[in-house]
Amino acid sequence: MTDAASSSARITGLTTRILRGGLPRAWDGGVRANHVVAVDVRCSDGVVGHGFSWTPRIGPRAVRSLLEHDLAPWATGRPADPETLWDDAWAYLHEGGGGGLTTIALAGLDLALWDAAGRRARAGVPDVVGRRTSDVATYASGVNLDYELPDLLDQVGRWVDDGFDAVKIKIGSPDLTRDVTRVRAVRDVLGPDRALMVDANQRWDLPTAQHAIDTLAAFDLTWVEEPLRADDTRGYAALARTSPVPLAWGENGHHVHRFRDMVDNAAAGVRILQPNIVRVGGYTPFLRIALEAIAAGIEVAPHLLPDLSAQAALTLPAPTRVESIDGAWLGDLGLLSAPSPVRRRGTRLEVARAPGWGLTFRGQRPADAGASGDATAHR
Ligand code: SMN
Ligand code: MG
Repeated sequence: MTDAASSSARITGLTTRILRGGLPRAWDGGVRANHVVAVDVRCSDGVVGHGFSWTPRIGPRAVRSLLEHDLAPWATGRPADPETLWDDAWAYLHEGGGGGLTTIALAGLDLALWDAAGRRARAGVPDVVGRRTSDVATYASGVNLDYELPDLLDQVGRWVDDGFDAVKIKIGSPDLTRDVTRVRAVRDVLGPDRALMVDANQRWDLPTAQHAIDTLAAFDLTWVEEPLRADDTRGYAALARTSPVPLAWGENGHHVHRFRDMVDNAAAGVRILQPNIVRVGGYTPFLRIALEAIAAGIEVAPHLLPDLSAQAALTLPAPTRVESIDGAWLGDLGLLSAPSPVRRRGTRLEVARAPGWGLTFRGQRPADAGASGDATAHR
């Protein structure tokens, strides 16, 4: 990096709390809430940085425990520079696993340190790193596999009325004819000029995926996401060789080595990489992963977390598409006590200038906001 996040400040302490954000409508499989672990990191120069770990359902208490019992004692006294800290922190946590809950926990600290760097500079993180663009493209998305068809079409119709020109729906029904019916009906609502992406959320095996994608390709799909279990690199390579639709992968990738594996397969067809900033361990590794992918000619489309992903996308040297997920923006989940700096305008997301990430989590102590500045932007 840059000198952007570096200063002589050291970490003096870290506190966490679990916040539960109720979903306005349950996700497939009965998921009624998302959890974040809000992280406040205190620095020797008095700056307090605010970050968060996110895990919809599995492991918020485990993540909190990793942060409080493992990362906090290790990090205290070390430089408050996320880029200096990250590799050593990852190495330290590694016996708990190279990715997954360990990287999700590490993201809370990394994001809090970036937030502190921004607040120290009285600037937003995208401004500290360097904005390469002023806004980013977005697409509408929903967790809607279990919606009845009229509900799904209502949702897609609302997205069209809202001005979206690209949407993503869930597929992977037990019976392919149900998927075909739904994709055909959604394509009819969209017309020929709007983009349609589909997401199978790892539901298929290789022969099922090959058959389904060959069939659904008739509906002019922009990408098919996670057709196979995310770990199955060999399966993706095989599928990519024949798939008539570009493959998207990455929301369940946890570290740069997995992304490199998939980039190596990209020549054969995995064309869109979707790192989730929290799952990969924070903005520091996200940026490295994204820059490598872009250098290899692959599109990066950050997964979910639009309040954060839009800000990260501004710092990338290639166009990206950020997912605007129905009901799961941090504000929709009731997790923020001030407006997010990220707001949608038509087919674009704009990021207002606010210190750090500009995110004020529910229950954040006013004293913390004092040393660090208040978000002034709106959504
Ligand atoms: C997704 C995953 C997890 C939560 C919500 C949505 C989905 C997506 O795979 O890509 O939107
Ligand atoms: Mg997905």
